Amino acid sequence: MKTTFALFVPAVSAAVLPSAPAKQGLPLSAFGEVHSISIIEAIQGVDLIGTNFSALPISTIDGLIDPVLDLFTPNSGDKVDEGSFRTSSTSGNKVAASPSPSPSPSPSPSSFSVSSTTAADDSVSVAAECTNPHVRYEWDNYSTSDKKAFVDALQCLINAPPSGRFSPSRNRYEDFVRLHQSYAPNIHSTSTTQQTHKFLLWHRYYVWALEQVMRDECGFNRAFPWWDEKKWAGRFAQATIFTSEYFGSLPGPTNGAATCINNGRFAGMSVSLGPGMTTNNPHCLQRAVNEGVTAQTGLSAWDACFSRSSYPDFHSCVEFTYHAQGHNGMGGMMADAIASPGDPAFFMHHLFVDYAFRKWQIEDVQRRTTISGCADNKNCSPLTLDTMVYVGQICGAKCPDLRVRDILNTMEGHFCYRYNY
Ligand SMILES: [Cu+2]
Repeated sequence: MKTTFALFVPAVSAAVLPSAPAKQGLPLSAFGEVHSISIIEAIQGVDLIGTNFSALPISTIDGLIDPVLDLFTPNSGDKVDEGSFRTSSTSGNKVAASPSPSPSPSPSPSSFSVSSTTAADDSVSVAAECTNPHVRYEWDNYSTSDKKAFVDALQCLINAPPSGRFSPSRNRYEDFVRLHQSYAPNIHSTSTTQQTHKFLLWHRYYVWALEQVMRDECGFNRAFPWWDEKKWAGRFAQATIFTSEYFGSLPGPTNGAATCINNGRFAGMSVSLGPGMTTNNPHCLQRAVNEGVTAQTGLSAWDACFSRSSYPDFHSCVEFTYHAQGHNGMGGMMADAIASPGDPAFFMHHLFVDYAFRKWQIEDVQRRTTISGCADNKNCSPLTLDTMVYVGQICGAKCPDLRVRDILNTMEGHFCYRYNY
């Protein structure tokens, strides 16, 4: 089994780097690799949980967590008055009060459930509060006007000043990079034997939070797209997102280094965060495709994960197979488990991951109403419907600390969107 994990990427000393983005990319080794398993291992079930987590040593990543996480612990930052949490919405998104967190129930059951009235078909909403959901269309079915509005709004965030709550982020887009960088150790599994099953839930909320900020601060007035990554397996560089109109090209490495992106809407973009936990380190947006790795994001991995019926089993399969291989296959900044949102393509990749999660959930109502697995990758405290998930209030009052029950169903709880398949 492959055991590399990018939490240990060597920090690049900011002191020796120029203040302007270099024209050359960083060595591929600077980015590490997102932990992955092969499709054969996934089919064999090697990533199924079942380990006695409490017997495992505390992860050595602890030293990395403490200095950066203080800001973003639950209920941190500006106090959100959840009792009066109402935001006007003109976009069909439901924005509703989130009940104050109450003490978690006894964690004795291995699975926790809520009742749900949502029909099994994603085209049908019976939740009274979500009557006009945003519908996420696949990129190739998203209109040219929508595509342009989408990359325009991303560009707008890159040009906007930071909020100041995610220092040392240099612009509003980097607020999201910094948030992910800070939370990375808590929202991805450390290894196949030390797992957190918050990954799918947290990233669902994170992507949704970006949508709210694009809407509220950059005038974006469409639904998000999603990207059918599996249809480009083995040929990501030919994908219709990687063009000069949109995300720019997806080149291979240059002399062992990632290649700066000098075309597309993000041409010449400079990112100051990463690799890993590094900050104040301006470097060019850079990629290094490896189609041998992107080839592993295809239907065999999709099917292997889809055949898993329990949430932790499905979650582990997705995290370690096509999620990881999509990151590593695009290479460069995307191969970095911690600061990869620095490449806007990150969000297309995670829209695919969320699509997969939602599609799997449609198969069985229980998948939208119950949860199990590990809430952290140290001691495997139980993940319950009342486990808190937080995104540093990055979209203000729309982004309070939420319970898992508010995130589990995209058509109930805090969200109101679905996918067009
Ligand atoms: Cu992530």
